[in-house]
Amino acid sequence: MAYETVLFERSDGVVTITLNRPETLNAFNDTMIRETTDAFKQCGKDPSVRCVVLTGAGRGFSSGQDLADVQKRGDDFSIAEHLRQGYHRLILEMVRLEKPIIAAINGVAAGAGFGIALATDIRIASDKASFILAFSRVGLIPDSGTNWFLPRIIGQARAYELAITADRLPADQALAWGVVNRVVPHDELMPTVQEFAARLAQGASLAYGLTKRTMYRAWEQSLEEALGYEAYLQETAARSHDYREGVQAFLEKRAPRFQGR
Ligand code: LHQ
Repeated sequence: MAYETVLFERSDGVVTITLNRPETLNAFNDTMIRETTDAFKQCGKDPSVRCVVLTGAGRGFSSGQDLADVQKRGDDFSIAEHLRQGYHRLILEMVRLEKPIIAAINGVAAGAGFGIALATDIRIASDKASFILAFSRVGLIPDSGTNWFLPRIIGQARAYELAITADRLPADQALAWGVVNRVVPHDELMPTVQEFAARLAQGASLAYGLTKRTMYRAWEQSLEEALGYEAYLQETAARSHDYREGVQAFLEKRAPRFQGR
């Protein structure tokens, strides 16, 4: 896939999308928002893709909105429209992608870059990574889904404090608060993530996708509704090749050969 601002690499069922504007710590301009959205869309369309890795080139994950770019827009620039046409589409594309997305957080994730990190499913961070709800530094409120994701993960008091102070949340604290799944030494980040992604790409991908759907849906359901929805999706999972193969492999005491269907 030829993009200007993101790298798109594919290997054995794993696509790695690299935000690639390192001179700005991977700030999002319109092209990068559009291309990242398209890259996730392509991952959704291609059944051979079974896991997606999102990372940043250079020393940052993403510094959020490219502020130099918005500065040029003039007075009739509508941030609301920019969010609706750009970040919202990207975030919904990620959340609706029924495949695991692993963020390899290689450095700072600030502003909308923090929001995009939170829209991934599993976050593995370098010990050099950090997170900043930078919005209030420029007189804005948190956006890009951070108001939705972050209080659910760390609680409202911590999220609100991070929002109004814009203090840096270092990797070890992010781990303690559940913002990331693991922290690894910087040099081990990509090997760790690629090994994990390769493992997931061999897994029961249909079930992984349905699990993502039902967990997101459960946030807005009563227990009764969630139980009903689980049963409905379990019916789909139980009609899959992977379910038959999984049970057969268990009974034959061998490793399953899942196909993701
Ligand atoms: C950047 C950026 C950047 C451009 C570093 N833009 N160049 C949505 C819709 C519409 C409007 C507004 O916002 C939003 C949502 C948002 O995302 S609002 C929040 C936007 N992001 C920020 O406020 C973060 C701005 N960046 C920073 O505070 C720092 O760069 C952090 C703390 C991320 C990293 O600090 P350092 O490690 O000290 O790096 P640095 O500041 O020296 O940055 C390196 C270069 O990257 C530098 O360029 P230069 O030419 O001097 O080397 C920066 O200007 C550039 N850069 N962030 N968002």
